[in-house]
Amino acid sequence: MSEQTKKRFLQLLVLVLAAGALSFAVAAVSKPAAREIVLVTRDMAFYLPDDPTPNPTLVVAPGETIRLELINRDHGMLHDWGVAAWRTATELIPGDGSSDSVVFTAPSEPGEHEYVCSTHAILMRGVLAVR
Ligand SMILES: [Cu+2]
Repeated sequence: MSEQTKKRFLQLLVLVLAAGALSFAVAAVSKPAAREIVLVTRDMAFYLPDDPTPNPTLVVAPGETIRLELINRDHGMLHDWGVAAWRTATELIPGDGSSDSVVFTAPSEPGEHEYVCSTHAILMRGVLAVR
């Protein structure tokens, strides 16, 4: 291999590596963000903002990544939100408007799962539907 050929080869190698690094960076940036669901607790129930339905059915798509934010406005009460079967839960947070969030990916199979507040599961429970 001549010096000229070696130089060309190294230039090409640098170009290929740079292109690879760039496409990796683009893939990282363009990864879809988690869809956000906000739930507010008050009077021992979960609510979606601007929806008076207590403990609403939450619908997510199979394989969808969700960031669920819980805001606790139930004065004097500690609440969390979680799906026990998925070992997914927020922290228990006080009812002074505190918030916590969890990010989870829905199962790829359609189905219905139960979400609860771990300490008030008799009252604070709803359906998380994957469909
Ligand atoms: Cu609770």
